[in-house]
Amino acid sequence: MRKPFIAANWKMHKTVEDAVKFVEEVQHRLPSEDVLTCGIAAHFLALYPMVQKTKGINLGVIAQNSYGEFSGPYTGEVSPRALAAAGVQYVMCGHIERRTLFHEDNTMVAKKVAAVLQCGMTPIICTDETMVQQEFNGEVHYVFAQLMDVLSEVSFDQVKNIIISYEPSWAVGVGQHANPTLAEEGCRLIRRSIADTYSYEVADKIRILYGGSVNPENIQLIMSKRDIDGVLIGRASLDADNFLTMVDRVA
Ligand code: 3PY
Repeated sequence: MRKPFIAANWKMHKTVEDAVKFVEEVQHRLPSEDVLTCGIAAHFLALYPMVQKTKGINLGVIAQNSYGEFSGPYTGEVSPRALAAAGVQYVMCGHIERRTLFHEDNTMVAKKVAAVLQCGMTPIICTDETMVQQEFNGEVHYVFAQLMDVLSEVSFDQVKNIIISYEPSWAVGVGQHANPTLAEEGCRLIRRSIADTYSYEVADKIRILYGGSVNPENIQLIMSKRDIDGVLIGRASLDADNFLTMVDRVA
């Protein structure tokens, strides 16, 4: 059985103080790690204080990005080695907002994924597609091609240590979630791609998340789908009570 993974993606919201206050509000109200995994993706400044605050509680700290090299003359970038040393456990790689607003392509995302794995953290590899790409049934599906490019440097041994998210672009940041059947189809295609490329055993264990306007009203329906093992929650995760309601609805 794959354990559900419920993660907040705070994007560029909250000050460090707000982030710490959020952890204080939720820390005694989270379910046990045996039931599900909870995580928060915060901006870089908030990560270290959050690592300090979340010791011993079921709230993994997730970076929203990192660079594909360990150190060097890359002004303004953040090294995955520094993140791992600070106690960060997960790194999102290739979120659709990084791709569309900051021009990240598959080659850059592949380097990030490889570097994150080498530093002993878990990459949350974000895949996405537009409605047109989803409807176009070409010989090679867009999400399959994107995922294979991004996994190009991931070995058979490493692939069991990844999490993948599927975030259809028409549902991200707009307040309107994707049709759960279509969301499930995207996640199923990803699982099949992993099975075909690596193995059925690995595909069966990997957690695949849906992201795109998840909220307390739709989370149960989305999580009722067999191939959806968790969610990345945008705006609705900013409020502590809302976040806890969503966690409780899955636990
Ligand atoms: C959203 O729901 O807007 C997201 O980007 C989740 O990652």
